[in-house]
Amino acid sequence: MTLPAIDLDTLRTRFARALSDMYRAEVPAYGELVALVETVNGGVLEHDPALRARLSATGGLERLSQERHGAIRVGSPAELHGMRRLFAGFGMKPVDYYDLGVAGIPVHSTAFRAVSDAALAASPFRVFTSLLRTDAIADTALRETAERTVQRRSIFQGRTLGLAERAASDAGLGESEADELVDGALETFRWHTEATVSAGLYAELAARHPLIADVVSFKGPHINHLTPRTLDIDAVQARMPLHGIRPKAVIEGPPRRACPILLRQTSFRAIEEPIDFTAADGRRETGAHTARFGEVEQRGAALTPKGRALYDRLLGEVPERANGSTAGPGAHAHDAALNEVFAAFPDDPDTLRREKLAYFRYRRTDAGSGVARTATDRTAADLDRAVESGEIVAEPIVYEDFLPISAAGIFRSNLTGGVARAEPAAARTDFEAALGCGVANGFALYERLERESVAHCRPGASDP
Ligand code: OOG
Ligand code: NI
Repeated sequence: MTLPAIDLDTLRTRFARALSDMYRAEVPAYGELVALVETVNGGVLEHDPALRARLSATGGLERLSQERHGAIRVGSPAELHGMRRLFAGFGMKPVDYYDLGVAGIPVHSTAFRAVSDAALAASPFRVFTSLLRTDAIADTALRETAERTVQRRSIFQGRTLGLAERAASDAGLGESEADELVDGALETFRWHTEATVSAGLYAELAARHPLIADVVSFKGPHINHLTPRTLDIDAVQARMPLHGIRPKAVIEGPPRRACPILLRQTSFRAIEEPIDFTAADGRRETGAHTARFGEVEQRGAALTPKGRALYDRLLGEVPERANGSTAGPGAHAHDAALNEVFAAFPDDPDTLRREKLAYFRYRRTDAGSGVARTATDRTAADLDRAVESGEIVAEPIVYEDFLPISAAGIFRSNLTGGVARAEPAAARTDFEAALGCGVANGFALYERLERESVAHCRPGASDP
């Protein structure tokens, strides 16, 4: 069998670029944010030639400039199932389950992304995908109306899912079909000014929870943000106001570190956009909706279960510490408490590695000389010795996923007014049944990347 002209990595790269172009046209502030991030990243690389050299040695510079994550919200199990089929056509699999119900947000989520080393290097594009929990609507009549409204729409174009399925099974598509698949996917995520509901129903749904109105009232699951990756989120946050962008008060996630861990994120508020509603008698009504916002993120090391448990425990201590803080109100107290609490988290690569708090990628520095060959039996002690002597370098593996508490903070910062909490019980089994498959375990994926990199350090192993 001949290989398809356009493989899955190329399809995903093209899809991410096309989505970025579309979003830039739809939300001009996104273009400004990307420009700001590029300036900041350029400055960081200029001041840190070692970082530049490390990134360029591993193809990371190219990856960085393209790197984005998007977010969408779907309204029914059938729509979620369709998303799994669509993303499979771009080589993206669901990884991890996020229950945002615990944070009072009526959705549960996964992230579709590439999983292998090679595929991540080619394009790490990810899409945070949330399924609305209609069980959070206590009023039965309203719930049924919402469910019926979603059932009536079809969010995928004619051949799109069929093409995606073929791409997944053949590991790619021919040139013209690849274009057709990307175009079809863009249609699904495009913004629609016309609502599928009346202004009255929209208001009723929004009164229950603004997210419900956002998911139910439109023709499709518009992409609600597309996030570039920065090397210095504090610099971006500080400069946003100079570009007329107002960020949320605090950066979500861990504090600034010498050796960045996990994920730090900040966002700016959703823009208000005009909407055309259609009344039951066909009359047009106009209104407004806030859905699309901007977000920027800095990614650091993926943590092991042990590291993650420490992260979660420390983060949990922050609110209490912030309440008792003398650093003043709000954001200052949060930042001060965050820094204090996280002093207990080791902040140098060597300790993170030796204490098995983070995952690392191992690489021979001098493949041919024979010295690196001492790491033959790959015991931890051998690896430590080889790392100490410089025969093998260990670099933190980038965290590719999301953080539920951060995600809840991002969701919340874009909801106006006092929003009622909705706390449906976690329902991972229902979520996976809708997907039609289990979600992959993020820890297991990082572990595999680490293990494979160790195997590549064996004598005789070819370079990856
Ligand atoms: C998703 C919010 C979560 C992130 O980066 O954690 C998110 C949404 O608002 O749909 O994107
Ligand atoms: Ni996001």
